[in-house]
Order: sequence, then C-alpha cells, then structure tokens
Amino acid sequence: MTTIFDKIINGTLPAEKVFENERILAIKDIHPVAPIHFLIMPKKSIRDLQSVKSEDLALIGEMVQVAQSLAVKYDIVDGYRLLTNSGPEAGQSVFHLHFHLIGGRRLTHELG
Ligand code: DGP
Repeated sequence: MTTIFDKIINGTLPAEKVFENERILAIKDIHPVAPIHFLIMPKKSIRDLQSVKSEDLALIGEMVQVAQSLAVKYDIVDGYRLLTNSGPEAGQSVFHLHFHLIGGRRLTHELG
C-alpha cells in the first residue's frame, strides 16, 4: 500500500526534512504536539513496529541514533519522548513505520 510517507520519501509530496540519508528520512510533523515534533521513518516500506523483522533491526537501531543526534541538534537532550503507534488500536494513522520524536516543552505522564 502506498502511504503519504511513501510519497514524501519518493519526492511526490513535500515535507520539511530535518534529516535524510540513503535509509532514513526525518521530517517535521504536520500537526506538532510540542515545539519539537519530528517523524523518523525508514525509506524501506515497513507497515508498523509489529512487522519489523530481524533483518530490519540494524535499521531500527539507526533510527534511534538519528533520534539521538536530532535531540542534540535541537537541544532537547534533557528530555524527549520517542514513540511509535503500532496498529489502529494504538492510534496509528499512517501505515508506514515511524517514530515520533517529541520535546521542547515539559512533557506530562499521559501516554494513553
Ligand atoms: P500516527 O498517528 O502515529 O500514524 O502518526 C502520523 C503522524 O503523521 C501524525 O502525527 C500527523 C503526521 N502527518 C500526517 N500526514 C502528514 C503529512 O502529509 N506531512 C507531515 N509532515 N506529517 C503528516
């Protein structure tokens, strides 16, 4: 299935990019919930966290490293949240794996 994020990755839809290499893209979320709200995604089509296979684990690790370096670059190392919604019951709305990197304000404990 082609998602909005596939179109952003292949350049047919615009997005504000904050990081890109051959494997990973990070963009600003269109509906930010905090001053910093980025979406870090693999360019490979993976539906959700539940679909990650063992051969994808290096990619997942690299996505975490991208989150760490963006946290440094955007000065949020004192506190940020890195999360993914896996599946519709968790609120996933775009079915291309992505991590939300959220910070830049004091975050409450409400996750649900
Ligand atoms: P989730 O609900 O976890 O699947 O998160 C999807 C996020 O994607 C949501 O926070 C809004 C964001 N989003 C949806 N469409 C677009 C878009 O076209 N551009 C950008 N930058 N973000 C989008």
